[in-house]
Amino acid sequence: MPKKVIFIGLDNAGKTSIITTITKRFGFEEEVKNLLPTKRIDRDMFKFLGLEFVRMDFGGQEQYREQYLKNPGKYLGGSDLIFYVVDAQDPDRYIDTIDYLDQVLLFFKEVKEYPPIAVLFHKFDPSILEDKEINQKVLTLKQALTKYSNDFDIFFFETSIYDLKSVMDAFSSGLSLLFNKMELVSQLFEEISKNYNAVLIALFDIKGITIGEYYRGHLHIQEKMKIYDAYINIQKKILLQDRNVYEFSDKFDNGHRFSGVVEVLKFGSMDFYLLFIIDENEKDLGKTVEVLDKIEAAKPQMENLIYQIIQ
Ligand SMILES: Nc1nc2c(ncn2[C@@H]2O[C@H](COP(=O)(O)OP(=O)(O)O)[C@@H](O)[C@H]2O)c(=O)[nH]1
Ligand SMILES: [Mg+2]
Repeated sequence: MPKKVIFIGLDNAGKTSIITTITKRFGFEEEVKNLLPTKRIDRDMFKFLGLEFVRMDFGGQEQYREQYLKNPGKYLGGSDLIFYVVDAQDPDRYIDTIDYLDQVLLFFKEVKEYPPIAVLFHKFDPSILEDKEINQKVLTLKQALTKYSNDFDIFFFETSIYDLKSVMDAFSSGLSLLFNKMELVSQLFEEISKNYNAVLIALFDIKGITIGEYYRGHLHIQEKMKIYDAYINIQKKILLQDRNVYEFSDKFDNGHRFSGVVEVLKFGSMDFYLLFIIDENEKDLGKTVEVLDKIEAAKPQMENLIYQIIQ
């Protein structure tokens, strides 16, 4: 039986956009602009770490919501993971969205199923990150939703299709809840980072889902987005050119340079991508190269861990 992952919430919240962003990653912008409201439920399958998943996009218009809630066992039953999507930019509908979530969770309580719930405060675009009013309203909404944490494991994320990383992070964190030992990867990265003063170390699967990640605490969101954009482009090149390793160098908007390497780790038919970023030593580039070469040393440990979490 594949694991059942559902995306649910009011119409226009951005569910289909999020799924399109996750599945495409390259060039999804045009498609997202032209989305039509989802009719009933769209499904697709995907594999992650050797497990099969079915992803369901629940059309959110009123007539569909009524239909699901009339027969919740059929539609919602057996869910392993729930992404509840809220349009953060539409406070007028916060009450409606709480109502709907209420009814959905009431069903799960009645049948004593307790899947983890990831609430995505979506359309939290980079341009409104600093908007006091929206932040205050979202905070109030979060406080209202914490009441569910008595019964459910509930997690909050802020996402936007204009920050691909935010969407991938929310999705990856949700999935990670269904695997044991996955947090060990991030712990290992934190250890390794001490030896190399790394800016960021991350491990992705071929679809860009994060398996583990460490980044320096004060790394700014703009810097994270910059690194992720660079990574996406490199992964594309690696796929096109069938390479195993790719070294690169780039600079943040503040002028600081960074160097990185992407390495492909192969497990049977599964490919993983290891991304490693350090500050560039502009006076002594030899040092930078030395560090990047040395991370090879951590590869066996990493491979060993991946073996443990693949199902
Ligand atoms: N500003 C902004 N608009 C978004 C974002 N995600 C989706 N949208 C827009 O919101 C509208 C509804 O999106 P859609 O995915 O169809 O919502 P759904 O009904 O929940 O599936 C579309 O016009 C999207 O272009 C986002 O992160 N920021
Ligand atoms: Mg839709």
